[in-house]
Amino acid sequence: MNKLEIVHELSELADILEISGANPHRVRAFRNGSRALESWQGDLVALVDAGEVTSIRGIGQSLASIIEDAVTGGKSEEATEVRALVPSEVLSWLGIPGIGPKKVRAIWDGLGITKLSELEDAAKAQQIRPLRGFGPKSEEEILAGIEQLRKFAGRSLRPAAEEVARRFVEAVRGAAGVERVELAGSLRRRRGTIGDVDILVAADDGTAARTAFLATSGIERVEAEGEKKCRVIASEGIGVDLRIVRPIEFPAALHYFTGSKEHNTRLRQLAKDRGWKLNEYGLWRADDDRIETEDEDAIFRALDLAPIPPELREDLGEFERATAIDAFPPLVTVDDLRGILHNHSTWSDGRNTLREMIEGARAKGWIYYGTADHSRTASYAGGLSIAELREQRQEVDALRDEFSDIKILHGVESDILPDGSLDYPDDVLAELDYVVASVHANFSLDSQAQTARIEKALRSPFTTVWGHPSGRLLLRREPYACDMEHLLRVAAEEGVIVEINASPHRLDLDWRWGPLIAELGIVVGIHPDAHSVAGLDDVRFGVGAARKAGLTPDRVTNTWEIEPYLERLRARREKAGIA
Ligand code: DGT
Ligand code: CA
Ligand code: CA
Ligand code: ZN
Repeated sequence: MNKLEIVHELSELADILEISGANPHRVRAFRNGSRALESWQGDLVALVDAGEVTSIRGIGQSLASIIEDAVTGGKSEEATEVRALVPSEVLSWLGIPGIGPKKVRAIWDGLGITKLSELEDAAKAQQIRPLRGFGPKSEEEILAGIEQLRKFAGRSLRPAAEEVARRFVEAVRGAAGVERVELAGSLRRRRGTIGDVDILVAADDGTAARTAFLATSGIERVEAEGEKKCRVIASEGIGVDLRIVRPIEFPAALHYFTGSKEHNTRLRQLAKDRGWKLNEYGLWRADDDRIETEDEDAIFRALDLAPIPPELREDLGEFERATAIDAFPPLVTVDDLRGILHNHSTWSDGRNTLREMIEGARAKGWIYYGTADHSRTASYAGGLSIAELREQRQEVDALRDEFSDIKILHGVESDILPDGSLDYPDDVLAELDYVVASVHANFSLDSQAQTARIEKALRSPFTTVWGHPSGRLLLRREPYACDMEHLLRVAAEEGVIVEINASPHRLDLDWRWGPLIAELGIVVGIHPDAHSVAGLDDVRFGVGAARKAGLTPDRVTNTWEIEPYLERLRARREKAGIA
């Protein structure tokens, strides 16, 4: 396991212990250990080799031995014992929104049930409301949560899918006879959630590729092992498809297996319209008259279309655009980014200090870094009082003196209060460089009320960025009800930067709003919402989402030089007559 997997493992073991009713000290040791490891920066393998894992603050002997086993690929006895305390289906209830370890324990303990279907029956039969801490509303929430869980079942977030993909691609890449290996499917199209991983290999003789694929570590079971087509389920529960084609077939196969299905159907029809044929093996004038295409782009060109970037292949307008020769200017890349806003530190619920975060941003070569800890109403996340905000300003000023090569912006992530106002008085907001306004509570207002609430926040001259606009959590929570189209128009009118939150759990705003964003001339900020130095890397997911939304570098504020950028932040306040 790598560091992040171990962080996740320790936190899951903490959940299991808590559900099992273990000693709270032990639960806390695991929970804190997970956090300590997450914020620790360094080479974990080297640390294990040196036998110095306990030198990480917050990691004792017992956790150290679990970490050592995880790093070296051994089986930890203690982890196995902990896992045996709670049936895995009971553990899966944690996937139901609003149900944490304490509630899982109360239901499991109180009703003695273990299956998801039994939980559903119990909620329907009103057997949960008598339990302490529950009521009729909890039963409703549990039923809605189970429905959601089932709907999301079978899909994964990008980090997990990418990790699996990386392992299999690596195994296949070195095999004899392999000329090319590419990821296809939804991973390549940069969808936010992934059904399964698709890997395409070009080889005249695919025997070794197939053998290497089936010998990859971490396979739970093999579902198909044909000569050209294999499918396995990885131990993470994620499916992996392998296709092996001849090199001459590769461009058409890559296009076909990249999809989407809807896109493929349209392109195939365009070929048909001129009496040609397009399938996963090639483009043909007639059955035995192959049109040579050296790559995917050549296929589009042969059909008189501009090459369509993989991210845009959803049959959502890309064919209509593709008739113009320069239809697709290059999309934004990670290398285009010059800085980021919206990050947290230990001042609120972050796990690294402001200094560590800034050093992390410098190491990426960024020229500005914006810190935006939680505001005072977000007490659950250690939100800052007015005094703390001012105290933080002292530290920001000191760090500004120290770091001359990176500009530090002092902002805040202000809760949008239920009535739509921001979380500090105007004179306090005026002291800040920028404000990210976000909804963190009261998700269940009706659409009209929610829209009015957010509109009010967007109209505040202090709001510079609209944070995670829809509030969704991928595979966990649907967006709240609101009139997003209207609110995007308000953002455009007001000159508010709309965030693409880069956390792989959010990717919010969704890429499907890309065309409207372009039409309204909205500028977008890609923000990692990082709570640790490692979280800064999440920008790549945000860039993926921005590419999928069709955004070019000029529409993304992170790519700008610092002056026009600061100018933009100042402009709103000046317009409102605030210095
Ligand atoms: P996923 O796995 O649900 O996240 O989404 P995809 O797009 O990766 O879907 P997947 O893995 O079922 O198939 C990969 C690609 O293969 C898909 O995007 C297009 C192509 N494909 C699969 N089945 C069909 C089909 O029946 N017709 C066409 N035209 N293409 C297909
Ligand atoms: Ca797939
Ligand atoms: Ca597939
Ligand atoms: Zn937030």
